[in-house]
Order: sequence, then structure tokens, then C-alpha cells
Amino acid sequence: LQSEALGKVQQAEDLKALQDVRIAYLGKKGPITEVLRGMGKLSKEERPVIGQLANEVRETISEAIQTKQNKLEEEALEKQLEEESIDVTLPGRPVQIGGPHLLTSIIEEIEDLFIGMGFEIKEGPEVETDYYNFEALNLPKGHPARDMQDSFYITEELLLRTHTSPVQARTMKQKDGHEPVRMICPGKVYRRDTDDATHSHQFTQVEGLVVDENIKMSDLKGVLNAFAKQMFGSERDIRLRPSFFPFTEPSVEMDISCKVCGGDGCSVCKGTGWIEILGAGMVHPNVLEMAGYDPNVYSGFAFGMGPERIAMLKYGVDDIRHFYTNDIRFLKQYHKA
Ligand code: FA5
Repeated sequence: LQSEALGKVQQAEDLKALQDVRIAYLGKKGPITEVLRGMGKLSKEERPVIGQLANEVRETISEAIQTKQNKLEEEALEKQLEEESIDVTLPGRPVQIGGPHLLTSIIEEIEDLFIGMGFEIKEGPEVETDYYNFEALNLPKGHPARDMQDSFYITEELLLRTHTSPVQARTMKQKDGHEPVRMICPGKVYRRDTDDATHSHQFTQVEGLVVDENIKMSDLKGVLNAFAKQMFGSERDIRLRPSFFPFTEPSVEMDISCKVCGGDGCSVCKGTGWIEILGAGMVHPNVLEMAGYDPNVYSGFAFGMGPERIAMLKYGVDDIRHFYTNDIRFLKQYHKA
């Protein structure tokens, strides 16, 4: 019996087979248990002899099983280690690295330029009240100029802001009508415009506002000129054209000369040699007054620019929709190394 069991232990190829051998020979229904159970039937003389023998056989088989089990476990571990070993000499798989979106980079660049001129960065809500989006900006209900910015209304009093200008009114309110203001505010805006190469229903703006005693139109021109030269290069000129915004008086639009894309004939500049990038003007006295500033003491200028337009001009992007369709081939071209 013993040599038969030891033979089976040797043959067992894995832990499962070994367990079967253990059950077959040492289990409750195995031959050794049977012998020990039958001890009562033996004579007094036979009992110790058979008992000792049975115990010895059980010990021997049990030890053999244990030894075999250790061996099998060791082998399994070795096999696993071998399979899982890492070849450190293999070349790595390239990892796709993302980067900031071109618009994010442009907005950061604009922020840096204005921070350099002493401006602070402000933020405002994208879901805005009718009051801040229009009324506080000298656009009472029913004012025809509201049609200039077709809006997405949520309720009668709430809408998606159509421009970043409400942050002008919010900032002035915060300053309690007497502290000077020098801020820019970047953010998303929404209009019911039909999407085309130069229009998007959601786009970004960067608002600017300076309020203090003695702020003049020449200050506005100087700041915008410094911004344009730093953003586009010193060879670029700016041009202010008269325009209309209810919240500024006088109002202007700023064009920038078009040399960057090969001169007057380039498509972005539509053959005129100039392209409009922002609206601006001197803050209307009504707007100052509504925000608590005395227009006889304080004056200010404001501007609102479209970073999409600026990025298009700077990098020769010919369709605003490229910014929002998120084709990785387009976005990747503008990732800085
Ligand atoms: C305004 O939104 C004024 N709030 C700007 C302003 C601020 C004037 C402060 C005076 C003082 P306007 O609607 O022109 O103005 O838009 C400003 C800029 O946003 C435009 O020059 C253009 O660059 C960009 N823009 C306007 N509509 C769209 C659109 N649908 N898609 C992409 N960019 C647009």
C-alpha cells in the first residue's frame, strides 16, 4: 500500500492531482483510516503492532505528499516569475501627450500681456441676468441695440451671456463706486448666430475695463496699440474706426493691419489690408453712474476682443469651426514642444 501511494505521489503533476492522492490514501474513506477503525476487532497482541505500522505508513505518505507539494509550489512560482519578468531593454510604447488647446494658449498669452500692464483677471457667470447683460450696460428692455446680440434666454430674466461686458458692471459694483478699476475678464459667451467660417454660436471674449480719474481716449489707444504690437509684432499698425455700442461713448472698432498673412490680398483680411479684432470705447456716463461711480469725477475705457479672431489672424486659421470640432490633427499643430 505504501509503495503504491508513494508511486502515485511521484506521478502527481499538479497540486490538484496531489490533493486527490491525499484524499484517496489518507482521507476518511481511505485504506489507512479503515485499518485504524478496524483495530477493535484485533487481538490484544496484534493491536500495537498493526497500530504502529499503520501510523508509520500514514507518516511516510504524508511526508512524501508534503515534500511533493513544496516542490510543485516552487515550480509554479518559478514559472510565474519567468512569465512575468520585464524586459527592460524593450523600447517603450510612445505615449500620446496632450497639450493646451490653441484658444487656451491665446487667452493665456493675452492675460500675460495685460498682467504685464498692471491689469487684474476677473471672472463672471456664463448664465447671466438680463440686468447685468443688458440693463446695467445702458441697454434697457426694448432697446433696439439688443438685436445686435441675438440671445439664448433661459427665463425672461436669465440668459446665456452674449458678451463679457456684464463683468464690467459686476466689477465696478464690487469696488463700491470709488476704487480705480484695471481688469480683464476672459470667458465663454453665447449668441444665436448661425455658424459659418467666422461666426460661432459659442465663442470666447476677453473684456477689458479701466476706470479712474482722468482716463482719456488716448489711454485706450495706447493700451490697445501696446497689446497689438506685442501680440502680432512691432511692424503691425492699428486703426480705430467710429462705431456704436450703447455702453460706450464714443465707441470704436479696432482693426489691425494685415501684413502677417502676406499683405492686402489675403483671405482673412478680405482684400482691405485690415481686419477687425475688437470693439471698444469710453465707458458711457450712464454705465458709470448705474455702477455707483460719479461720472463727473471718474472716466474709463473698455474693450471686448474675440480670441478666436486673434488666433485666426496670428496663425492663419481660415475657419472658426476648427476650434470647436476638435480634430486632433488640427489641435496638435499648435502644441508647444
Ligand atoms: C461686443 O460684444 C461688445 N461687448 C464689445 C465691447 C466691449 C465694446 C467693451 C465696447 C466696450 P461685438 O458684438 O462686436 O461687441 O463682439 C466683439 C468681438 O467678438 C468681435 O470683434 C469678434 O471678434 C467677436 N465675435 C462677435 N460675434 C462672434 C461670433 N458669432 N463668433 C465669433 N466671434 C464673434
